[in-house]
Amino acid sequence: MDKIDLGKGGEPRQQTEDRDETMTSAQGAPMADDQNSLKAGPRGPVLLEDHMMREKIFHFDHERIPERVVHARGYGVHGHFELTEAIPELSCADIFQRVGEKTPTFTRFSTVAGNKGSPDVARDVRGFATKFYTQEGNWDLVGNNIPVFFIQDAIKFPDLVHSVKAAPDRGFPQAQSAHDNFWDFISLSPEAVHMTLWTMSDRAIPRSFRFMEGFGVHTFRLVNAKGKSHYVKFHWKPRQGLQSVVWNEALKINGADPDFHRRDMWDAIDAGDYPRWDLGIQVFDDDFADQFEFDILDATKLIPEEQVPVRIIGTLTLDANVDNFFAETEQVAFCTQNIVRGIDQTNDPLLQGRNFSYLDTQIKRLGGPNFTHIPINAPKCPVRHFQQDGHMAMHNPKGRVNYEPNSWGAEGGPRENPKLGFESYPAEVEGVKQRVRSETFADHYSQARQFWISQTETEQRHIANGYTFELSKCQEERIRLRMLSHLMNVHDDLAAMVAKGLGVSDMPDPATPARAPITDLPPSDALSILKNGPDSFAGRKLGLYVSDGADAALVAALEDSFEKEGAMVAIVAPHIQGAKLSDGSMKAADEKIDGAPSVVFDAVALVFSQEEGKTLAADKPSQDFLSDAFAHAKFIAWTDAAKPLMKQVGVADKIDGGMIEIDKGNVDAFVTTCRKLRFWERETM
Ligand code: HDD
Repeated sequence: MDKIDLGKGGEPRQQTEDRDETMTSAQGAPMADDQNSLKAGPRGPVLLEDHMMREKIFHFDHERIPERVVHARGYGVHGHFELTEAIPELSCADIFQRVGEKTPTFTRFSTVAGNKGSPDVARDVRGFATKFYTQEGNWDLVGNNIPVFFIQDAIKFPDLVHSVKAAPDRGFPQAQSAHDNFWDFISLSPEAVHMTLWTMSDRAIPRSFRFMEGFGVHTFRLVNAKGKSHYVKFHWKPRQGLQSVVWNEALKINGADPDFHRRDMWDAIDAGDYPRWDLGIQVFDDDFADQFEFDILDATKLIPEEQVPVRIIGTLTLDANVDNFFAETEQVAFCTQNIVRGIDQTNDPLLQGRNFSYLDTQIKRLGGPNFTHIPINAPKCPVRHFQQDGHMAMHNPKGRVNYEPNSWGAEGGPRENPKLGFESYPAEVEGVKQRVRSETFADHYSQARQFWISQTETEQRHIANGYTFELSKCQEERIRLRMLSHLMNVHDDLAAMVAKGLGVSDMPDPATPARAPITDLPPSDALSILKNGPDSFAGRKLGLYVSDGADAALVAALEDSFEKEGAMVAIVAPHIQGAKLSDGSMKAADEKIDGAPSVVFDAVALVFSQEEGKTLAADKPSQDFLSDAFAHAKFIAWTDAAKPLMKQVGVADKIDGGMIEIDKGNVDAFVTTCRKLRFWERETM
């Protein structure tokens, strides 16, 4: 039984049994009736005196805090980082010293443009922000799932964000970049062209947060105990491999399950299938920076892994869902300026602007300077300073000394520690104060071209289709053509494919590059999703559609083989009560067919009885289930009883290598086939 601590002036008093579960007001006063307000007579007016009602409604009225101005829709999870390779020669950051040591973390994934209630699978960049609660303070790595950014200078960030978000007059479109304002801004900002190659690629429609990479984007510094500095780029490599959905599928997922990504994360962690990412670093020095084709301070450029390999130094495991979405996911406050001894900033003008913006925005969102007192933001190491007071101050030091230097000896409070304390790397700085963009930032197309030539044909087709879709939503021809003039500088094939998609036969002149010539760089495999896909079906989901009378042994074999693979199996049936299988057993359904279109699965299997197969052929949701799975190049397992449905949707005479006729004997072969991402050949058949 809890004790009530009365603090000064009273002895702790034992709670009574009755009180344990009793609802109280915020003041702790037990509530007798939470159903009825205080009235003058049963039908009389409500009395202002009703402090219980006023308190409850007042609190409700203030429940919301401003949503994030970008990255409003996000999902946070707890985890830990385990160091697998110590790097004291590079950095004295405490987190990087002891192999095997685990540091608690909180990671929030997000979309950028949409409001808090927008659908998860919008075409958008994904945020990948991790707070490491290190023993020497919190380190926030606030990155994205794309290694480059749209703009080079933070002063352009409000314009970029205004252009992509809803137009100020009409308040739409929501959670998408397929509109005039966005492409107007982009086509007038050639530095953004490279990043649009990424956002038009399938990277911007990931299958789930679990199957995407993360990047710190900027060049940072690692500084060792002797004060020596190296440059570094941070990478998160998913152990699950890379995987995305296709665009038509994304549109449908957003209708079928707007929470697709958060549900996926919740379910995986809930089931103990913890996603993991390796933390990689690309380390380089001034010599490399000087001979690299681009400026390492330009956030619209990456450093190809072929030029500076990614060295893996640790693993992030996400292993606990939040207990309270608001307290943790909403209130977590990431700040790029939260760095620790051994890690430092560089002069990247985008990063420098971010270092102002994040602290500023948290004060607005969380209401005051004491947001570091909120448990999700509070460091897990000791915090001692003379900052005090302010709204909602939770940590209030005792004693009379709140300044330094002071001469109060031991009771004088914390002191600086030059041995342990954070030191900025003493980089030399000189220059004339001026508002300019460095000449070294001027090549806007070479890396965009490198990205294009590094993709497989399937990915190139998807990118071209992405541009075609988005630009087709632009009503202004001048904007479509201006964008096309940039794509001509990226690659002739890309420009031709998009022009064809838009129906443009009269090509515009190519945009004049800020710097010519555009360089032909070698392809880099690391830039492709399909070259880095998973090699198993683990972590993915089979939609097993069963009818009454379905072969019980086959259903069991499928469940067994996919579960052994580490995959999830969802039973879909015509009724939520489930299906009565051939052996008379009742198979409970996870989903009724109408609520589980095939877009929410990675592969599907159709196991019907002959009789039910005929009935289901005439059922619209069943037809959509199969025709979408086929259209989205998914692997489909079928039995003879599914033939009427296959005929009905016109795929019976199109059986290809992605459609496997199954029986108990070849279920494992189906699992092996599904290890590939999709049967991409079908897209061009
Ligand atoms: Fe930002 C949030 C990532 C440029 C200003 N940003 C935010 C989040 C992520 C990023 C992942 C969500 C954090 C969370 O989950 O709470 N932002 C990036 C990356 C950038 C970037 C990778 C470029 C490399 N951002 C950027 C610039 C500015 C901002 C240039 C301003 C000049 N970003 C913000 C912000 C946000 C934010 C307004 C909104 C909510 C928040 O900070 O906490 O301060």
